[in-house]
Amino acid sequence: MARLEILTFPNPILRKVSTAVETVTDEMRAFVQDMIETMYESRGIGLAAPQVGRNIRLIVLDTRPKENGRYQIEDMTELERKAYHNGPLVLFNPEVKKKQGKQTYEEGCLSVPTFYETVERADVIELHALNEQGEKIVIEADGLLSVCLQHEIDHLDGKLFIDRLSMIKSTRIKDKIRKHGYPKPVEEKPTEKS
Ligand code: QAP
Ligand code: CO
Repeated sequence: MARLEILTFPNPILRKVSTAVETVTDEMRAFVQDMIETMYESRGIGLAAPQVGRNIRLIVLDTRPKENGRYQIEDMTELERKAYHNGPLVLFNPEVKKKQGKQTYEEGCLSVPTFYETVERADVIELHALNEQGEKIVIEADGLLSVCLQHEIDHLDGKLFIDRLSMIKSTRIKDKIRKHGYPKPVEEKPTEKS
């Protein structure tokens, strides 16, 4: 297992259209484990392969609400409960087949750290994909799971959530990052006080 480096905007790798996975090999499953470890250690709820430098159509996610180290199954919608089995979701070649309604959510992204903005997306979606065993699966999703799936699939098409804001907000954020970069992560060290 290894923690992978997460690429950030404006890295050009994040802008490529990723390639479908033909067969789910053992090498691919080892890479999936590294992605899951990287997602959890970065406190993320979703991660797409291009964010760690591989332009293949693979996403991992775990949007299950957690409190005091326990999953809050009661706080999930019925569709969210149906989508998860034991661990995180691992999806190869995910394709949205149906979209219904609209919802908004304040999104962030490990590739655009410290920026959060409200994005409008479909409310309920139906998605087809291959699971970690290479089997065809269908997922119906609403709520946060639906938002996260759409966000991660966007990465596979070279798209970021900051592309889905008004032109004025989008340009302001991108220009700011290009000019100043990202704020330094705050170190959690006790400070001297007298
Ligand atoms: C995408 O994003 C998402 O800026 C997954 O400093 C986000 O896991 C889908 C993160 C919201 C739906 C709603 C971001 C962690 C994690 C940061 C993430 C940060 C630390 C983002
Ligand atoms: Co993202």
